[in-house]
Amino acid sequence: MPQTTLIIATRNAHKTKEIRQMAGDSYLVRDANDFHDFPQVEETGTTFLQNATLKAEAISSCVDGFVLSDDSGLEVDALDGAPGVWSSSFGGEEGNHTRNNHRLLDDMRQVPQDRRSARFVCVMVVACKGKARAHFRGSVEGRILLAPSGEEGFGYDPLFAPIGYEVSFAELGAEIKNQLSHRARALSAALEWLNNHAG
Ligand code: ITT
Repeated sequence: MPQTTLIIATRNAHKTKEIRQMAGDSYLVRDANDFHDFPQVEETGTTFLQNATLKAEAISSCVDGFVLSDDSGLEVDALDGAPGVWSSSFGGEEGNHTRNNHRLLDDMRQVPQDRRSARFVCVMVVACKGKARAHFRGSVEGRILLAPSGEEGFGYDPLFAPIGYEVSFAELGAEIKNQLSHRARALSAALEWLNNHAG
């Protein structure tokens, strides 16, 4: 079966891995790490949609065809929605997941079990020739655990238990995470749109 190439405007290999697993064999999934001439996109927006649009438009102006971006993060109700769009640098250093998780646990130390609600959010933008064409939002509700657990996934996965489960995404593993995650929900809508518009 011929594969459709899907270029993801990300340098986060964990996101790409999940998208590749979820998209299945009919897609050849590549990301910005495969193209050394792609620009580093500054995320100057204050919303997931703004940042997802910046990434998708910048990368799609360098390559033919549709490009899909993913801007995502964790919103914690007891922290008024933080870390939100600043999820990847919450601990003070961009992309340092250990520090991010330490800061989150620290900030949540006084918060009781029944006030630890949170959600992962993912906004995906499809762009072509430097212009955004459509966007999709997925989210998954859950709560912040008292201590990290599990080895799988990335980022805040060891601290986030999705609703209906007692353990973290990192403990549940890829099969379950990919069925109910924020990224799974946004991707399923994005792929449906692409099926109707690509080609
Ligand atoms: P790109 O901008 O290159 O895509 P990034 O990691 O900087 O990579 P974001 O700006 O969208 O991407 O930040 C996302 C951060 O949110 C990520 O680094 C994690 O800290 C967190 N995050 C997003 N999705 C997650 C998931 O599925 N599991 C755990 N943490 C996640």
